Amino acid sequence: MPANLTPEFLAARERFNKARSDEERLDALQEMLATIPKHKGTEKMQADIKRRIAKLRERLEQRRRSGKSSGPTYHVEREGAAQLALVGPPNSGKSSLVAALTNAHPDIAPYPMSTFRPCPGMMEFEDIQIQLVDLPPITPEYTEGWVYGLVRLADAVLLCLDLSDEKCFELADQVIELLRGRNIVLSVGPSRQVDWRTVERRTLAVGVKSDLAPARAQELAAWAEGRFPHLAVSTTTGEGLEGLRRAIFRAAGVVRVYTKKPGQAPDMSQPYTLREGATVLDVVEHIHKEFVERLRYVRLWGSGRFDGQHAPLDHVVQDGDIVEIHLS
Ligand SMILES: Nc1nc2c(ncn2[C@@H]2O[C@H](COP(=O)(O)OP(=O)(O)OP(=O)(O)O)[C@@H](O)[C@H]2O)c(=O)[nH]1
Ligand SMILES: [Mg+2]
Repeated sequence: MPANLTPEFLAARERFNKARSDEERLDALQEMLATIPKHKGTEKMQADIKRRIAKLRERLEQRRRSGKSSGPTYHVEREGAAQLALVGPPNSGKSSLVAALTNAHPDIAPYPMSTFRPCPGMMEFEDIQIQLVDLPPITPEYTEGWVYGLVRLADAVLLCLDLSDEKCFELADQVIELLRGRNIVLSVGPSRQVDWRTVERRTLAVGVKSDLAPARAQELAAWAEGRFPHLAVSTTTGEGLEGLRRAIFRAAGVVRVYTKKPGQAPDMSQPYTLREGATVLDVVEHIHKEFVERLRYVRLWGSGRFDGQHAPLDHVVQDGDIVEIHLS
């Protein structure tokens, strides 16, 4: 048994063991696959999880064809520095946001319930890409289980409100409650596994259609204050969209670290991206597993006092830091 299984993986496995339906089992297995450390020591386990996922998918598909199941399940391959899920009531502008910020072309319609499967797109932010996943709306009447499964797997959440709807805050509260009912707690962050069942997901509240109701942006501020960072935007006029990209980057909870070779200028062409809270040692391990054993010291530029000096290995790196790794 590989020793370095993460708490997220162990929680997902616990969820798998306690699952009561194939849908829940599939959901937990997908989370296990997403959170299992990827190295030689876990290859067998990874293969086993993949096999089980394939089997379950097949079984669910068979059941669907014979008319016994509630419908299909979906999985979105994670790409880029982080994955954010868009949640919200019907017609709130989720698909419009994904269309405005990414290369994807989700269906957009002036009527509710127009999205019925996930649509991922990549958003560029400076020198990295962040994946946004458009989802069907979350409503008390009809939301399939796989939607919650994908929210659970995402790194963070964009909660969309239709500012032109006077009921938008009530509806958003309803979405928050429905997610909570599935043990997904929208929080100010950072995203984390609370116990085997419950996850917290850092959330950014986005008021869409600010062009139709500029005054309601104030109400959004009052509603979101102390709960989530928030922003009002319009996909029609483009107002607020640049600020939104940055806010999404912050919500994603990643830091960019650059490398330099001794005596040379830093390589700013391609950052390494890590979860916020990552340490100097995490960076070294992320760049190359084998570097850890050969590590002599790391010089760090950027966060605070360590400009060019040896940095303690447990020092938490900040976005934009530059490391120079010295090996034996
Ligand atoms: N005026 C205005 N209309 C917008 C804006 N953003 C979206 N819309 C319109 O709002 C309607 C719903 O947009 P969608 O992006 O399809 O909403 P959705 O949340 O994906 O809807 P579902 O998938 O059905 O839950 C469409 O008619 C859009 O053109 C905006 O910023 N301003
Ligand atoms: Mg949609």
